[in-house]
Amino acid sequence: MPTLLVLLMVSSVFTADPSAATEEFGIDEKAVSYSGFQVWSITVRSNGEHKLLRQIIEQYDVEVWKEQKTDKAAITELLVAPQVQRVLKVKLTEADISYGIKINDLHTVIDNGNEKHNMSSLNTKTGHSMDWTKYHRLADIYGYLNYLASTYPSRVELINIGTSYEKRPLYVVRIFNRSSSVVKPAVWIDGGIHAREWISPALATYIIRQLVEVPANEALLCNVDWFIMPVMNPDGYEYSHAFNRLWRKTRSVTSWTSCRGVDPNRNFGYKVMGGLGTSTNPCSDVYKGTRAFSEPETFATSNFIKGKASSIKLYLTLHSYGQAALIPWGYNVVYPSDYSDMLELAKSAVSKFTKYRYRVGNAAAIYYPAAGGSDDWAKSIGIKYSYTFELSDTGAYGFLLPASNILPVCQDFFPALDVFAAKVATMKV
Ligand code: 0X9
Ligand code: ZN
Repeated sequence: MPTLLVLLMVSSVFTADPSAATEEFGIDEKAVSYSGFQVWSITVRSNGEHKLLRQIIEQYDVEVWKEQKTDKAAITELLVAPQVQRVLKVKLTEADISYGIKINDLHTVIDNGNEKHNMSSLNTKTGHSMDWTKYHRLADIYGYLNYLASTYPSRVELINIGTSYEKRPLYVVRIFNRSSSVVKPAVWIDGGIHAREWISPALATYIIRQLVEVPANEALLCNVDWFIMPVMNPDGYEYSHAFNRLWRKTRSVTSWTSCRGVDPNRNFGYKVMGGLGTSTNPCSDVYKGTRAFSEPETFATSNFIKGKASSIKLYLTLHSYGQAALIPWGYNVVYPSDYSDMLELAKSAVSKFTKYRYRVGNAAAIYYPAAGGSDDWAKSIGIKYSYTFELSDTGAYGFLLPASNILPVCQDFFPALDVFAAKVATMKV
């Protein structure tokens, strides 16, 4: 069995209880409740144990949140529905596999994970509703981008690169020095490919703010242009706020099933067909879609990047969780010929972090093989430096990182951009 991600094909999300009705989108859709759901962490140290664990996971239809590998062990984090907790305990004990409960009741963590304060007072003071003390809805994020574009026309251009499946605009912010007419090498950063990874758009918007609104960071615009897309999958992001906190995919409809959405990070067109860690089952969380770039979100993004491919020298995509800088190739444990350059730059970037420690390595080797990722695709079109950063944490909260962590994560991350910008500035367009 090449990858544990195959197991994500069957998602236990569908066993969660839809209660609390909401009609926010005019659809009578029920919000999914994760009451009594737990997250377990399981460490296996031999192939035999690994095989047993996989059998158990498959048999009981348990969703895998994350797998990370070290030389000696594989750590698997599982979302465990209340109805299988007892039997899973028995099976793991019988197999002599030890486990720990990381999250005791998901519902409580989801409930406490975001601030509920009203932003209207902030809005009157600052002209926008954005801050980094809570996870914001798309309207606040897009409101902030529009505010920046109209307030700082000399360094911000807001580019509408297309429309999502549910007709939301797809925005890229270009941050640059408009007074200079030379074409500069550029950095691309995106967030929010995966809906539930809320820390990712939070960091992307923080970076935008630092580059645009903090004069001390002006030097970062001298030799480099920045293209930042804070929410690549806005439909999924909104859905994860309104209906299902653990939603990962887009929201597109497949004609023959009621299961919705494609994993955007299995939909980029490089080695995706028949690829490891992908699924052809529309109900899977790693469903790759009917063809590469089937999703309007990945299609628009890839077209835009292709149009700028000669100037974009570094591709950075923000995900969570695990605290790792992942380097292509991710479709399998294969190393690009310039892997050592990529490794060196990533190591020097993460060396800037003072609060959180990040692992650095080949994506397929230290996580799992998974084809159709945006990082592989970016590398395949000739962008030399291409990385997936899996942000905080290492599993205490996983995708449900409480909002009180946003600022610490962002502040820790930002200095790494000095390293990336310095490298990109030396590259020829
Ligand atoms: O599985 C993914 O898409 C990424 N992890 S996440 O938990 N954020 O979903 C890792 C992608 C690494 N890159 C490739 N496999 N190409
Ligand atoms: Zn992700």
